[in-house]
Amino acid sequence: MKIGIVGRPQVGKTTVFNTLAHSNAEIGGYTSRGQINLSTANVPDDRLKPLAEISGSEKTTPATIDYVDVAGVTKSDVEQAELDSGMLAELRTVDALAHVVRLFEDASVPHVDGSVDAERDIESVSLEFTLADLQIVENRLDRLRKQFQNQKLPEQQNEIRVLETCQETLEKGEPLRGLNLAANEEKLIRGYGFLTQKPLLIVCNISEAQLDAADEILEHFTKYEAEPRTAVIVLAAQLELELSQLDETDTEIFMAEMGLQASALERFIQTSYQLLELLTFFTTGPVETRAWTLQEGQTAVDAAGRIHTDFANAFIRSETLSWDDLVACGSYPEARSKGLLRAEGKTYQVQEGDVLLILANPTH
Ligand SMILES: Nc1nc2c(ncn2[C@@H]2O[C@H](COP(=O)(O)OP(=O)(O)OP(=O)(O)O)[C@@H](O)[C@H]2O)c(=O)[nH]1
Ligand SMILES: [Mg+2]
Repeated sequence: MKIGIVGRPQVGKTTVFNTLAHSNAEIGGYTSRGQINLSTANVPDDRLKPLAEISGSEKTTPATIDYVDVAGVTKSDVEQAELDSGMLAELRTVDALAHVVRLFEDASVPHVDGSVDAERDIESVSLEFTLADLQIVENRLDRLRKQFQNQKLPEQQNEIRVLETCQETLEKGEPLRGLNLAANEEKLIRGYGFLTQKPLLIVCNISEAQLDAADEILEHFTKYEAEPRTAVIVLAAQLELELSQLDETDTEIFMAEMGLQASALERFIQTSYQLLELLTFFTTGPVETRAWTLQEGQTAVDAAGRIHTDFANAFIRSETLSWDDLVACGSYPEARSKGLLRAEGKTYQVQEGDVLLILANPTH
């Protein structure tokens, strides 16, 4: 999974990026245009260790998330498309956008628009992305119409039709994520990586002083969750960054003092998983215990394919049980004797927390 961190200039994007990715990218001075910070971070999961103990695994491997941090989105981005095409192109490859909006007041950090107004920022970035998508739609439509004006190839006609729907939607100022496209229609435009089609996580960046009001702020901004595939979280990025640099015991003491429950990192990941409809499954054995990510609704064969492409083709069955059952039993033989280990076939839909042992045909 890859998440792009976007927002207006100087709102705390790189601060959020450093917190999430335990990274050290430069904060403060404007992230220069064209600069792209990339990092991969582990997804913390308390379920890995008990599994590794049961299997006596030599190592544990968590799932990972890739983060991308780019320069602030400004009003010039579409007009100066060439300058920012690298940034936009990078963003087109992500699975979801985390839009950082500034709520913290700090006179030493001027806002490019002269005042702190998170809703205005949400609207202006959304407008920029709408225009960027519209530009691609129009260019592509022009080209398709010229190329196929005398031919009636069904594939191209379909693409023209879907792009016209996109154009109408964008011209109304609406994002594409609200469009209810059929799977085959969605496939036709997937390659464009439209920004307004991507799931959106709005990250409200508050100051330490605003922590007491965090619930009210969240409640206020949850109105954006009425939009399809949009979620909102509130976090104090600068404080979280300081927290992420402490060791574990200090973090716990500090969080208790601040009345923080889960770290921003955990909430961010949880919300992203929900937004992207992702689940975690595990594999475990003497060599390695590992967490993997899968889309809700995907099957045991898809899970096999995540582990190894050949595995999907050679799939026979999956010996399956839930993490809860395995850990409660303490061993595979115990779980088997209790009848908790199930043989599942190709079409089995993997569930959150499943532990899978994939049996594959060695001669395949
Ligand atoms: N007071 C306060 N300052 C913050 C907070 N988050 C970020 N800042 C400050 O705001 C400034 C900009 O932070 P960055 O993380 O570099 O912001 P950015 O959005 O990446 O900026 P650009 O990449 O230049 O668009 C820095 O001086 C940060 O220390 C916060 O929660 N509270
Ligand atoms: Mg930055």
